[in-house]
Amino acid sequence: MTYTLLIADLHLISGEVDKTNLFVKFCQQQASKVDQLFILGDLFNTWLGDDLSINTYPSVISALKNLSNTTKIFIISGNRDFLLGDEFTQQTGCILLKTPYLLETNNKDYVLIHGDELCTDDEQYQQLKSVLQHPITRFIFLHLPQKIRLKLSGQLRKKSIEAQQYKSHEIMNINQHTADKLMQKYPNADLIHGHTHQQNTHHGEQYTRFVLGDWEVDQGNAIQIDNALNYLEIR
Ligand SMILES: [Mn+2]
Repeated sequence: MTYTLLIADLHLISGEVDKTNLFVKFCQQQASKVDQLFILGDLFNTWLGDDLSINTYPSVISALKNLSNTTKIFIISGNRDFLLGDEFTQQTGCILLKTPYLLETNNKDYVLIHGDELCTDDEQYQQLKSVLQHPITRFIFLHLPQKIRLKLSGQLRKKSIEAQQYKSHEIMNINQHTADKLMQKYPNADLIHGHTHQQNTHHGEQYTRFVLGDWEVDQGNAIQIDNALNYLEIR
């Protein structure tokens, strides 16, 4: 049997020691005992390019690298860390996935996404996303001097402001019709996503939608899949 863990929305901030330590401990303990770990986006609260951000998360990078010796690590990038790139995957041994990704297990198949693509009620957000995540924007941004990138992202401001910001911005819900339309393409699968920070299980007629929660400094959550699917509390 294959043992799988899934997590999302850690929103790790460089210098925020407690949550980083919680994640490092999770890598050393629970995650090292399973076959594969899927991180469904926003592991990092900001990622400004591998050249700039790898150095700001040294303990996370080495925890992932060590974990990759025992466990396959698959990452779907989120709206916060969509700039994760080749240098990151080389240094950590993680594998970046394109979404939607179909995870096939013994009993059930699961569609894996970050989740923001389902928040179509927020038209402004979707417009901004299509600009920010466009390959041309990406190229230009990654070629800006590091200082300018830091300035643009607001990272030069206080970390506490950064930590508060994401909460108000990301608490939005998914559009049911958009989710149903996606899942019509996968008639026998269930859906697992994060992004909304609203951990829950929604049983629909056609499929079940499992939502991962975000992580607090002293508590995280995960989904474990073996013979069954269960939520785990991480402390
Ligand atoms: Mn997100």
